Formats: sequence, C-alpha cells, structure tokens
Amino acid sequence: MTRLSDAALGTLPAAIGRPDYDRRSVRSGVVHFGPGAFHRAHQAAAFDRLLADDPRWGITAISLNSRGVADALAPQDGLYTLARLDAEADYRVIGAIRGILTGDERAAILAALASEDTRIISMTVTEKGYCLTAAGELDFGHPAIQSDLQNPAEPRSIIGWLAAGLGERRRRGLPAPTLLSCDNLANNGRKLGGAVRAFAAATDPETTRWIDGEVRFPNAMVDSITPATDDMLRRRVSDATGMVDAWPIQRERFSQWVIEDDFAGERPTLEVAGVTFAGDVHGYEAAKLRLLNGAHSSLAYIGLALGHATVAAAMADDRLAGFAERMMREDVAPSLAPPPGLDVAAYIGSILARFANPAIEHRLSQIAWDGSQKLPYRILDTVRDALAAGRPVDRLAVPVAAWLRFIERAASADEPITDPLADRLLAAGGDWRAIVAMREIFGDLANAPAFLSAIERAHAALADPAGFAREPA
Ligand code: CS2
Repeated sequence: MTRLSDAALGTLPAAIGRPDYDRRSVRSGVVHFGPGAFHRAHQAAAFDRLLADDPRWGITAISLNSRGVADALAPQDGLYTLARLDAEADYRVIGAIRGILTGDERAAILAALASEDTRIISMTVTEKGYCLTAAGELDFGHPAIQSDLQNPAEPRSIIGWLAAGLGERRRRGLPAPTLLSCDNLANNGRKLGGAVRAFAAATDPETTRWIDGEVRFPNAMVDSITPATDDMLRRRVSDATGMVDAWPIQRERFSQWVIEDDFAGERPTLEVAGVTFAGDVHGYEAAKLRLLNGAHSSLAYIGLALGHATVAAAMADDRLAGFAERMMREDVAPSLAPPPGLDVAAYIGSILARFANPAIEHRLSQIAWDGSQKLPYRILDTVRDALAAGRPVDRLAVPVAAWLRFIERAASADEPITDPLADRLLAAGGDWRAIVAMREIFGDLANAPAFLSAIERAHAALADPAGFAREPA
C-alpha cells in the first residue's frame, strides 16, 4: 500500500478531503509548540481551511520532548488524515503542517520564532507545560525554569523558549507576534503572558518592556473531543483512503474555538473555519472547563473504579450519567456567568450527548492523566466559588475523593500513574489528608473546613466504588 505523501494525494479516493491549495506556495505564519493529537485535530484543521484563502498561515511545529511525530510525519511531507467520527465518519488529509522541528534543532527553532513570516506563536503543551504555581504565576522553583534562568540561551521549558524567541525578535526589529495558548487552563492567555513576562523580567528587562507594549496574549477556549490514536483508527483510515498513514488523528465532528479579539497586528480570518472572535472569552472558558472537563474527570475517576474503560461505557451506566448531569446542572451551572447567547441548560444537554457518542472510543485512563494539574481548573475553582456563595460542595467533593481513591489503588498495587507529581502523590498514597494539604494543587482549599469534611464523607462513601451514587440525594 502507498504511503501518504504530496505525490500520492492525486490518487486518494474522491470522497477523501485533501488540501485545496498549492502546498508549495504556503508560508509559515504560525509556529506551534506541541503538535500532539489535539493540535492536529483542532487548530491545524482550522488553519488548513484558511489556507485555501490565504497561503500565509501554514504551521511550523515544534516538538521539544519527543521525535515521534516528526519521525512519523516527515516521510509523509507533514500530511496526516483527520477522521471525524460521529453517526457518519468523514476523512480529510490535512496539509497545514509544513514541517516539525525537534528539541535538538535549537538554531532552527530560534530562526522559526524570529522569522519575519511568523505572526502567531501558539501552543498545546498541557497544563503542566506552563510551569505555574497554584496561584497561576510562574513557578521559579520549577527545575526547568531554574535551568533556563541559569542558561537563558539554552532553554528547556516552553516559557524559556518563548522569552528567547521574543528577545531575538526585538533585537532584530521584527514586529511583535501574538502568543496564543490553546490549552485547557482558565485565563490561559493571561497566565501565559504573566509567566513569559516574569521570566523575561529576570533575564532580559529590555525585552520585558517590549513585551508589555507590543506582544499580545489572547485568552482562548478550545474544544473538540480527541481520543488517542489506536489500531482501530489506523485500520479505518487505511480502509477509507487506501494509503498507509503512520499517525492519523480522530476526533468528534463538533469543534469550537473562541479566541479573544486581541492580536498583535493582523488577525487571521479564521471565521471561515468556524472560529469565533470575542471581546471576552472568560464566560466560554469557564463553562467549558467546569462543565465538560469537570464532568469528564468525574466520569474518569469514578468510572475506572466501577470497571468502565471508555466515556461512552461510563455514560451507559445510568448512575454515572445521572451523577454527571446533576453535578453539571446543580453544582456547576450556578457558578457560571455565561456570555449572552450561551444557553447553559442546552449546552449541558449537548455535552451529555457528545459524551454518549458511540463512534468515539475515548479511554477514561487517558482523561485520568495529570489529575493534579487538571482538577484545579475543572473542579476546585467551582468549589471555591460555591464556598464563597454559601452553596453546598458535597457533590463536587466526590470526583476529588474519587481521584484520591484512584491514587490509593495505584499506590497499593504498586502501579504507576501519569502525573508530574506522581512520586509525591504515590508516596502519600493511603493518606488522603497529606495530598489535600498540597498547596500547589489545592491552594487555599487546603484549609477550608467545609470542603475537607465533604471530602472526608465522600472518601468514606467511596470505600464501596458505587458509594458515589448515594452522595448526596
Ligand atoms: C479531556 C479533554 O483528556 C482530558 O482530560 O477532558 O482532553 C477533553 O476531551 C477536551 O478538552 C475536549 O475539548
């Protein structure tokens, strides 16, 4: 079977979408850190649509910590297949990624960041990639940040790289870019901006002034359910396209990207790809993180304890589907200040329907990764608001207790968990109070008696994995 490549595009079956622009004339307007599945499913697909109108917005991707994507896509000229799986599936070959640089190609990374063509520097590096404290500020004690402060010309962290790239642009007299976070953090643009400024202030004060005056860090809400690639997807894609693709991507059909309208210089006309530009995206961000991601993490930690493997399987368990719905409607919705036009009740209905999508095999174990980084945005911010408003936190304590039980099970079975704080979490293992006392996760909630007693009750109820269903009426 032929390997996917530029030369092979002409032989794809007619039903398969493909770049409808001349890839040779595309330039790199975007430099993107973290070309994982979510970037390739979401932002790269949006730029792919835009390229038909405007060839200036191709992507140079940077994979700092692994060669996997670069090695898979280089022989395919950066092409890969995106499968959108719903009641009906469709397939499109995406051509927006022009090349992938890896962490050892330092000179080329700096050149891309400081290229005249580059107008947007974006990233999907997950919560932990930002090296923040629980208060959302740059963590100067983080090992990668410490190393970059010692040696700013040889950065390791994304923050160090961004500061180096911005410094280089300023020295060359190039226009300031827009730095666009596409990760699931509340206030992602502001947090990114604060971290980059704090790093620059410690290493390059002149660049800090330039950043303050010229660089923009819009907040953005990103959404599309993107399960990891598996063999079933590889088979489906080769059956549909007749070609070998080393790393196809799958996602649901639904996709949403709301970006704060705050760009340095020209803004790409991504509206053609369904992107919304808004004056303020807080309302969208909070609704998505607290409802969708909050419910996802709850289904993951409770569902795994009950022996379910996927989101769809967890949703087929009425106890769990009912819990997720009650939590969203009764505990999360009252904490939201939705933007005009966002009907929260209907939004919750659509999230439940998306979770139940049988065409998507979204593994709970994937969602369970990095709980220490995710729960603060997904659940703990809601808890904070509920306590401040005098609302109960019993149900919100259940996913937190289920996460504590998840760590306990791993610790007692001597199994690893994927989390940047894994060592400390597993060492605390059976002592949930020691975990809840970790201020880098729980912040001020580590001392909130009403929340601690709710966790204690939920934790006790979860001695029986089905105990969550009794919590509270
Ligand atoms: C999920 C998200 O893996 C996870 O933690 O909750 O990746 C989720 O699928 C996306 O945010 C949906 O937009």
